[in-house]
Amino acid sequence: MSAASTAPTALITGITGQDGSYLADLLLGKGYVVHGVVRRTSSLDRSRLGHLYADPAIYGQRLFLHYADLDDPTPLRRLLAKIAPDEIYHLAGQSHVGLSFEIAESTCDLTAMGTLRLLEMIRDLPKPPRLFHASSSELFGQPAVAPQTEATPWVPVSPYGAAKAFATRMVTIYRQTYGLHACNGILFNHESPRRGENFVTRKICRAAASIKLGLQKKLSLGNLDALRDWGYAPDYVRGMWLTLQQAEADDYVFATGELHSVRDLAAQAFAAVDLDWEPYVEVNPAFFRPAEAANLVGDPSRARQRLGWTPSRTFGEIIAEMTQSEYAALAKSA
Ligand code: NAP
Ligand code: F7E
Repeated sequence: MSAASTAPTALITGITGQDGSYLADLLLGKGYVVHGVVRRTSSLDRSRLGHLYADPAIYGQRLFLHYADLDDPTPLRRLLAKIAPDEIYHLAGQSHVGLSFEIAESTCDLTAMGTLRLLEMIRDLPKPPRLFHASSSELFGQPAVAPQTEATPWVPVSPYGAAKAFATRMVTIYRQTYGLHACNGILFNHESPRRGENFVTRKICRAAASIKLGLQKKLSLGNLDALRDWGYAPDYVRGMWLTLQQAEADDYVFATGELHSVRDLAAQAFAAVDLDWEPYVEVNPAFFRPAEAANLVGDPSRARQRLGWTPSRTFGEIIAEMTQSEYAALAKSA
């Protein structure tokens, strides 16, 4: 029997995203065979997976991509029957909170109903795989207590948060009712050089580097007083894997426990390229949200105690790495 046929098999939905790409790196490094779900797009540019495509020992050998969409159950059902994964990491979704106010129906269809459809498919399998669901601190919305734990009541304030609340509850219901090994990771914000360009960390780090290089003059932002608990994405995908290695399925908060403002973030990013942020930043009401989550800071004690999970990077280190990465990329292409 070949090594590949005895290796554990994982399926990742959302493999082309920030977290999916880091998770693929992690699982391949642990010897898994990794299958990823991709949707049909007009461009084949899947840049976060470029290093894996380029490796002939990986792509087509231990990494396989399959077309499917979360609103089209038949291809997914067939895929699950064919590859019989040991573990599923369900990360696909419309992940932008601000945009969820503009495209509320599709956000909810994909995030809420897409998760339920997947649970229904898993429930019917002869040997149901373990399932990790990427839930979010947006569940908590405007919580009365801080920091938040797995037991804190949910008060979502965005369509995205409400859709994640539905999906998270369904995962728990299917665990309790059908005995599935299905877990929620309640993920607070996590960032990296692979973060999408319209999230505030990447937007600010990219602008700081661009302004330093003389390629951009100003940066327009929304609420500078907004506070978030920002961690490092590779730590959070390690948490996903650890979650599924436990004998008992359960839910875990992954967070740093530290709050920083968008203002702090701008100061750190501009300082990384020896600039003062204030002359370059302007506030644009277009980037304010109809409703803003507040007071979101997580208590990861359960993950620390049971999984041995701790964050590896400070906020300052993450922002410095992201800004330097943008500077190097922009300087190369300038
Ligand atoms: P991301 O970079 O936006 O990636 C989202 C992934 O979902 C991409 O691979 C995307 O494919 C895929 N996708 C979107 N719509 C799809 C569809 N209709 N069918 C199939 N795939 C689809 O998000 P991320 O930061 O990696 O986050 C991963 C998950 O964790 C998301 O569910 C997000 O909501 C959740 N989460 C993230 C954070 C965070 O701070 N990053 C915090 C809490 C929870 P394309 O590449 O084709 O767009
Ligand atoms: O906003 C404020 C904005 O879009 C962070 C997703 O991964 O984490 C992420 O959602 C804060 C908010 O992330 C701009 O109002 C100010 O208070 O980077 P963001 P998010 O909304 O926290 C959660 C946990 C997820 O689950 C999501 O998938 O920054 N802000 N000015 C701005 N935000 C953006 N995007 N752009 C601005 O110009």
